[in-house]
Amino acid sequence: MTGAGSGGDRPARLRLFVAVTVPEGIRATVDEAVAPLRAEAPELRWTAAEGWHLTVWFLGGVEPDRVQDVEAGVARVAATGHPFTLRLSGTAGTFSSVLWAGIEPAPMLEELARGLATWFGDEMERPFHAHLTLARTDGARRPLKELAERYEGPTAPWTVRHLALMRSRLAVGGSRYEVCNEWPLGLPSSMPG
Ligand code: 3AM
Repeated sequence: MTGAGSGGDRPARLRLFVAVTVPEGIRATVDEAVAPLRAEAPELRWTAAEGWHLTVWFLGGVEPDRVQDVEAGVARVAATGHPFTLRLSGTAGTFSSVLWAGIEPAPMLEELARGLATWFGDEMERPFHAHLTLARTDGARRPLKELAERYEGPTAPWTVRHLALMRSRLAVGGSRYEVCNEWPLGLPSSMPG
């Protein structure tokens, strides 16, 4: 009885999602802005700066033999887009158990989310709300809103050129994220020089 998880002999599903990654320079400045909040609320589960991303579409557990199809779908949707400018809003907000950094409105990102929803055959359950997850709480929580109000982050823009397929792995201290593959936005043949 050595099967990992509940799947017996079946290969483990991969927890996948589609995202836009955040360049290192932006992550470094967000990290600086977050540092005092982290020091103040060490009981929260703070996300690691190296994995920061904006989730565009969550796929959930994917069978390994379905990954190629998923990749083909993400590539198709990426090809319908084009590079665009993204900018963090410099402010933070909260969902019930999540503290996040916001972004300025980004129609292209919303279009990509709609494209992925259509491709993967799901209605979008609720309006897409792009955000960069900074911390999560399990309950007995210090008001996240207070922390959000004190966050003053960077607003420098960057150009998003790719859509990434990312994998989430559970690990001690919080999920670790890695980029499995990424595809350029827009058809390479139609890209300017
Ligand atoms: O890093 P963030 O928080 O943007 O919140 C989960 C995480 O995004 C999100 O997928 C990313 C990788 O786990 N996620 C997890 N379960 C989800 C679900 N059922 C989900 N997003 C939407 N629906």
